[in-house]
Amino acid sequence: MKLSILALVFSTIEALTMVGFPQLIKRVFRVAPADQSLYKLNSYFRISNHAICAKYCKTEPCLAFSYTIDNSTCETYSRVFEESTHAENSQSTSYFNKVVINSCADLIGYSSGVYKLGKDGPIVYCDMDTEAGPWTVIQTRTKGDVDFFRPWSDYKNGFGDLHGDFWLGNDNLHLLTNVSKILRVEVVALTGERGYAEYSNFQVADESQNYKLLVNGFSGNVSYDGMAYSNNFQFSTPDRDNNNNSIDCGQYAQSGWWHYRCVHAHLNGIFRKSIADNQVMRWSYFPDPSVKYQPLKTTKMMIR
Ligand SMILES: [Ca+2]
Repeated sequence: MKLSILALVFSTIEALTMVGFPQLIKRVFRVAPADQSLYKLNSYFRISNHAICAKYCKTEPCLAFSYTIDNSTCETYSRVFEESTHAENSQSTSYFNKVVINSCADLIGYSSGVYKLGKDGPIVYCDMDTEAGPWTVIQTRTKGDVDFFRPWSDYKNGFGDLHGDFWLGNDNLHLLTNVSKILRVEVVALTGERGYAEYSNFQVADESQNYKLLVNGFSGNVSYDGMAYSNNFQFSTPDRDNNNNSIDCGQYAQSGWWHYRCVHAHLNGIFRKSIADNQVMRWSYFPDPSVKYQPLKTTKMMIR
């Protein structure tokens, strides 16, 4: 097997809950470059269970391991896995991190990818590459293949593909911001111009408060503080209007957001490049500070 092109694609079963035991990873996709290749323990003798396999992963450079029930084999890996919703199922193999990860900040030294946080926490994309990270990505739109004109329940639970376009979900946002976090927004204009905005305080309330937003402490290279307009507002979706005015902004703007009348940072707006209007995915006055409505090419929101 050529390690340089080795790709392991698989999916597994429900998480085990053994106390102190390395955590199972579901739906794993991994490509190991030649210089960081699969660190294979053995495939010569049968191993009766995954706990024995775990013992082989106690020493470096093992960071993760798998146990395949069908042939009682164990493999250890020098790099952690990424998860993917594109993965094919392999019901007999379970994959484990060596350690439980409680936040992306625990992953220093690891690569960007999808990780499960804690024993019962959300599955998130950790960005290990952007300056001042690690960051937990809460929204990305680069492809436009995921519709953001969706009901309350979808925004509550999250939707899309963590490796592509997605909304992490308002319940997860509340969970991850139980203490105030830094929010970083990155936008790319159709011209290719890159903008960013950072907020020193970002917090999302729970569903009983309709995921009310706290956001302040703006800095960045964009000319306009687009999130300020949504500060202290509740979340609205096309099927649930929580903004205190006569406009049904979720329906009008075709998005879920902390709408007021309706948005100045419309990152969940319509993904299109041809029409510049109130509904399009945009950050007001970017990139041209004299023009309010300009479609964006891509967006990304992340917290730390
Ligand atoms: Ca309204």
